[in-house]
Amino acid sequence: MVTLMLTWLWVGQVGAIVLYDTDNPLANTTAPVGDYANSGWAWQGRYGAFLGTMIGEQYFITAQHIGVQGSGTFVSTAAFNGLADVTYTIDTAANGGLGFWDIAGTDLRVFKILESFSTWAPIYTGGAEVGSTLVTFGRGAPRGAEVMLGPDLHGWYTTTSDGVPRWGANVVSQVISSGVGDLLAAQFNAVAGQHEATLSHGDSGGGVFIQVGGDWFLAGVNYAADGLFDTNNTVGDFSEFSAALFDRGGFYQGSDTGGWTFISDTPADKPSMMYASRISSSAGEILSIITPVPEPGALWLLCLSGIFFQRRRRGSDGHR
Ligand SMILES: [Ca+2]
Ligand SMILES: [Ca+2]
Repeated sequence: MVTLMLTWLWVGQVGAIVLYDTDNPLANTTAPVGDYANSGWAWQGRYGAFLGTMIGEQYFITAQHIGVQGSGTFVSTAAFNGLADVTYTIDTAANGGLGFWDIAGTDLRVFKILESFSTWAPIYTGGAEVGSTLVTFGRGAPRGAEVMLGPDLHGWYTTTSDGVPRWGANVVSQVISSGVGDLLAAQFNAVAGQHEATLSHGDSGGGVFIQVGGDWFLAGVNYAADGLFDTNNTVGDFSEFSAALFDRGGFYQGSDTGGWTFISDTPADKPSMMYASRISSSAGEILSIITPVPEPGALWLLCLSGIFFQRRRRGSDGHR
């Protein structure tokens, strides 16, 4: 595992699906088909201005840094479920009245609803994310104007969120240890025709899914993307900008408060990255929240039957 202490400081806490292929804001706003069919779209729901993912009969997961949204609801819209909007009420009394569970040391937050979902995503508990194709969902902005350096296109400015749920794809390139726990990172590469995507403002909280053995599992929650960028390191001139850059070469990255780092322009692209909080690193804690604990009596019976089973096996093997 690679530890890059500086990377997360550069990370703009943003969140919009930006597509390499197109600036059409209507692209990828309906359920994915083909290779990406059933990849998690149906398990997304609107949490305030953002998204969350259903992960249990009464639970959904999203990002901490978006805060508690005023709506108090989680909405499985017709766009996601294919039928009609269904509004669920968040249980504000959950977790001793706190109203949610934060996964310590991460940006992950779990909410409980008062009703029951009819379907929910399995969470990924393995460790084989790197190299996997991912599908990500968000309500961020589509891409804006071109970012040029001389005659060369390096990417696109990201604009304000349009609130429209959108999906895109990428490949997990590495796992990064950060101040907010393990993050799945993916490069925004200059590749056409495969829905290559990165994140922008408003995408936070949406799910990141990977496919294992034909099924899709929730592997991450959208956290951030690289940024900010600038053409200079002059503080206070308001020239910095958010962008989806498939080549950061020739630009400064950072912020006026955190400092700027120049990224040299080389023949090879230096793609910006999207980051998602890694579910598998917190799978045990998440499952302990969303899995009902058996009644003490039932647990005792399970232990008894286990002992009985072992004795029978020993009894049948005369050499032990
Ligand atoms: Ca990529
Ligand atoms: Ca500046």
